[in-house]
Amino acid sequence: MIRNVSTTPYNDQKPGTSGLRKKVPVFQQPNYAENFIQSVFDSLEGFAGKTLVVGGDGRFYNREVIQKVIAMAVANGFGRVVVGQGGILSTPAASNLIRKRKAFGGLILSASHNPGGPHEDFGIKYNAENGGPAPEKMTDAIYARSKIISAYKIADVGAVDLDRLGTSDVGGMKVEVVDPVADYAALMETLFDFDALRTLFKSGFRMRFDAMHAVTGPYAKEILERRLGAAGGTARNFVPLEDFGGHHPDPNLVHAKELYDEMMGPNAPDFGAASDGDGDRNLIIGRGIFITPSDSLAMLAANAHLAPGYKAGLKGIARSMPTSGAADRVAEKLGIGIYETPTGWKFFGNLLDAGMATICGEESAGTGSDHVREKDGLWAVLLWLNILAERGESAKEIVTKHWATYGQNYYSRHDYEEVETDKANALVDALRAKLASLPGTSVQGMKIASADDFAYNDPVDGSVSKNQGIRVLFEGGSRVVFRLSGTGTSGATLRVYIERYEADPSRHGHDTQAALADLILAADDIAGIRSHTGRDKPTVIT
Ligand code: G16
Repeated sequence: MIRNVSTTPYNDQKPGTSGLRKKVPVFQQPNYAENFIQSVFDSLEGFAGKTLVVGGDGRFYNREVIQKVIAMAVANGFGRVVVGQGGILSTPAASNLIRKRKAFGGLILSASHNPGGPHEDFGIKYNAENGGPAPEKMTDAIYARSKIISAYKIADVGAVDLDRLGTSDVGGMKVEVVDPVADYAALMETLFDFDALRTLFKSGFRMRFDAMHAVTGPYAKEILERRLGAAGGTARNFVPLEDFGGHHPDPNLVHAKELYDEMMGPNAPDFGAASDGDGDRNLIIGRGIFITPSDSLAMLAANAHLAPGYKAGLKGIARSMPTSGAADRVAEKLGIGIYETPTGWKFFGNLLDAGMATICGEESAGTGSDHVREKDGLWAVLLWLNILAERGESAKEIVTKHWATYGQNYYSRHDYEEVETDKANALVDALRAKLASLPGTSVQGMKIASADDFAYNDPVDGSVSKNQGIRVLFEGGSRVVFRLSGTGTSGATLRVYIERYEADPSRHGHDTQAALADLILAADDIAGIRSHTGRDKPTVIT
């Protein structure tokens, strides 16, 4: 039986950088998830009889919301729902399934790297038929709908068994429970030289992969250990847990500190990596060297032709504006396009669809290519492995040579988390107000060349996205960038991105914070971080 349930709107369902993310108790309010799901369906046209892909990172509340999605998909007229076994699908695997099955779209349930559990975070995002996150005009429409919604449709179909593989009929709609790993692993085999990787591991190459008790555990076990023959124990924390073992599944130097310490230790493995809650981020650490996401993007782009899937070369590279300019130099040398987009993977979709970019990356530990329309943690790890296997050098040697060729972009992000929203907004407002007066003035002995609020003109569809981060550029190319995060769930997070380019090899490989010390002071002088927030240091430095 299909019911039309009356509801009243919630006013806080505006999708952020990547979908709607809130605390679990917020999602557990009456009709909260239903309102949002119906708002998504109401913003779409032409899905009758079509396929919807559904899955999540396994966090607390995942299974409940999947049951709601299935019951609402029946009532709204979808023909088929493809769902990962146990409700599990990594974000890149979901993107792949949408594309492979020619689905109408997909709902991915995740709050990414944010913690999980009854009092932690949950999230829902919609991905379109290209497998990529809904573009801004779609998320705007979903939000507009959520503010006036008055009813949702749901079918009384009872709980579907998410653990048994196979297809069943649910209220006249097909529900297909699939192995979450199989299609994704098959895709990886088409991109990378699995024989070369097996030889690498056979030769004694040692690796550590930290799945952080999140979604990539089963993927890493299957691909690294079973298919590539890496030693048992290569994948750590590989059982997905609803609360990620009480940790933040955020692959950075704070939350993956154990891995970092091991990689810097005396008996470090050759290569270390980690991924996040939903498997789209990556952390790359060579023996004795952390590789920043911005550098990793540049190095992967410079060497991608060594992997079979990219041997024809790259069409272009895209990076988010706050990501360092390291990739720009690679694009210049390769003679290909470089695109600077706002933060958010959704902005890469058009460039990838149009064949203008092959590889994309963000400072927030996201790298990916045109194989799917999401960033892809394990993909980045496998591309690194393929490059290491082909070059026969250590990660550290590859990094050092890269810097010698292209120069080093010293780069760091300082996050001030859970700042009171009013204070964070006041800081940004004050900064915007003085942008025009900054050029020509000096801070910490450095002259400001230009200052603006980044706006993006999409070269494919002509759409314009304004207010995407405040950039202050110094003479000589150093810069500081300020923006508020769009993924947090409590208060505001101020992100300060600091970058200095250094061409001289004798100055490479030094301590990053020391190399950026004057710019860090300048950032505070310019934005008044201490005075506005009352904080004297960042919460997280990456
Ligand atoms: C999401 C987006 C990324 C973005 C990141 C950080 O990642 O998909 O494109 O770079 O958030 O965004 P913000 O700086 O606004 O917090 P994820 O891994 O959280 O889905």
